[in-house]
Amino acid sequence: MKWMIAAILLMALPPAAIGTDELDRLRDHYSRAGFQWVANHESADFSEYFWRHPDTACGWLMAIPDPTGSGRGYVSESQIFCSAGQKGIHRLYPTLNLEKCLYGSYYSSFDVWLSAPPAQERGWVSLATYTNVKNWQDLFGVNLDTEDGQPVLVLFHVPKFGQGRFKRLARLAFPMKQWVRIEVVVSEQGTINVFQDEKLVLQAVKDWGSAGPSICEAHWGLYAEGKTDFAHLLNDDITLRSNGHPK
Ligand SMILES: [Ca+2]
Repeated sequence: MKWMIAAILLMALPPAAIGTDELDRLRDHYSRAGFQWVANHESADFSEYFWRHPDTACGWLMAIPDPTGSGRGYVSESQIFCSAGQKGIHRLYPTLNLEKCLYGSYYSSFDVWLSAPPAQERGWVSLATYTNVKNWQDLFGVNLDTEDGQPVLVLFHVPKFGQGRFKRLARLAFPMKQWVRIEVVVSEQGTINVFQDEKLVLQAVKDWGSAGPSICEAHWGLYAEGKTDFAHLLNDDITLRSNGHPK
């Protein structure tokens, strides 16, 4: 009954109304979702994931005891230590590939700790990717960019691939060398909402196609332009929760 009331309340919300004050209700709603996936890395071997990119000549991906002293047990570590060249791309992330895409709204959260040089010394950096078709092309990314000299989160590939049209709802610098919680909520209407440490910072509408919003695959870690020659990223407590239906 409670679930039904929550669902009715959620459906009654227009997309723009999903603000910080709704976050607790959204968390509660999705805590009972039919599909639940969590990676806290305590397996220390990435067994929570479907696949992970092997180490490269210029980076590694491994599960290590939390080096920040934050009591997180094991965390996922991605590290870049040299340039992969102007045409290269760093792909230091594990992936989650669902057997079947889930159609409907979903919620994802992840904690991230990042040390990266200023934007003028590096290329683009992406912290998370979510696909809505199993092709790694129909997707959107939660990326790091710079506005007024400060690192900030942005959304990319919205509404379409290669585009970056989103609404900024709060100007909040992305702090380096600090754990940050990012929450991504895709509503039934197809609006993407991104929260940084409980504050709604970004909103965008995605062109989902006639099938509507869905989640098929995702990755979290260091996905960065080849010219970037240093970045150190930690991830922990990554979740994906959906009430969607497979098709
Ligand atoms: Ca952990």
